[in-house]
Amino acid sequence: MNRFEEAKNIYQKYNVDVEKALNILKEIPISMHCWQGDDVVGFDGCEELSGGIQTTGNYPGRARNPKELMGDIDFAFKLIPGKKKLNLHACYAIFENETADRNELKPEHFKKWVEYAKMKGMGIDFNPTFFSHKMVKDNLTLSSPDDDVRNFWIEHGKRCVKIAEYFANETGIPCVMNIWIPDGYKDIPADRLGPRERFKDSLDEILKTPYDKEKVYICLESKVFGIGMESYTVGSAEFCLNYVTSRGIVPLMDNGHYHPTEVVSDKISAMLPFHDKIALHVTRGVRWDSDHVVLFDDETREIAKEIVRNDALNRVFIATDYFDASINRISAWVTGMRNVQKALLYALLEPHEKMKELQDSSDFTSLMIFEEELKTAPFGDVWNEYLCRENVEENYIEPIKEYEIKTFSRK
Ligand code: RNT
Ligand code: ZN
Repeated sequence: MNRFEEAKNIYQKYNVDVEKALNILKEIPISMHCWQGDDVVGFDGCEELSGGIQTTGNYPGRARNPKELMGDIDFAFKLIPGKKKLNLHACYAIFENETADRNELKPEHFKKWVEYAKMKGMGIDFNPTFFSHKMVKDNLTLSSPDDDVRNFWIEHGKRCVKIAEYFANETGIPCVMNIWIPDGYKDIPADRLGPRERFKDSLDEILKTPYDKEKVYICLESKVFGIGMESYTVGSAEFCLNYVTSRGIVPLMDNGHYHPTEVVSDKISAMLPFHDKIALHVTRGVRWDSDHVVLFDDETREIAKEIVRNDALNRVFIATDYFDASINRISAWVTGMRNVQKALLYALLEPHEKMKELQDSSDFTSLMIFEEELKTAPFGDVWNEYLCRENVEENYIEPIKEYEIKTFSRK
């Protein structure tokens, strides 16, 4: 008997159907963020990343143009199993003859991405880019007291809704459009309410854009602080939660965006009773919202468990969001994307009904023993079988090292 067959038998003892788990796993779409490939620079001429987010490291090989980025994504996808979507930012518009500012963007500026996605039979998710631009004034966009600034960004948001709808129409797959603004203050503000009232009004203006709610899911992502905006964030957790609930749009939780001992794994079940859909940015914060590559760690597994055991795979939009420039960028994509799937597989291989029963009968002794035993079940053999069925190599160090020889000359 080979290792996989043996593993199946062992899981069977726990009443876990391994084949069923593998069949579910390969259909769960994970939306891969395009911005890991080029350190969140984009193609619309930004000189430096702003908005209180930072990429650190100077590993060679950053993608500098659409051709390189698409090529790198192609290569990453060959090493990533499962079903993917591509998560784009508005600053990745591709201009052919004339350029357009953020408040002038049109679907045609994303035609090349649509062609790319269609070739791969995948959907596209989208993000307006409210950072790295000269119209970000004093760290403010949609909450700015300056009418010109606010109106510029409202127009950007409206344009993005139409582009999101274009993606959905072209690919035939719904588009998740996520709004995140960096707005905040470095030091203690004199007025906390004003910016939030203005943000609320700006969002309402953006939502006046007509769009098909079956095709476009608009999300709002909250945050606790950003670099240079340590004292106050306009789009805080409470603001965003109240906003999405009152307007019927989708909450997006990024697990780097909370106080260090707060965990998104515990928040999922607090959101599900009140929202048909929720969205996640899966990342790894080290001491702050540092956007390290996602690992197969406790919290990633716990997030996956909360999605699986609450039967919410069709209600949670899963996307990645990390940017590490200190290691090979493609390997960062692959490692993080694989780990999200590993965590989901791990969750799919737990006998949740049985464990709930133990909890409800207050048999916490057995529950602990059971959970600990499962940790050393032959998970790796099932994972390797998944890679094999998906035609993806287990080892990706060598292919990455080979590919990077070509990218090292990029300056
Ligand atoms: C920033 C947010 C946001 C960005 C992307 C690039 O803290 O997490 O989602 O990472 O929009
Ligand atoms: Zn995020």
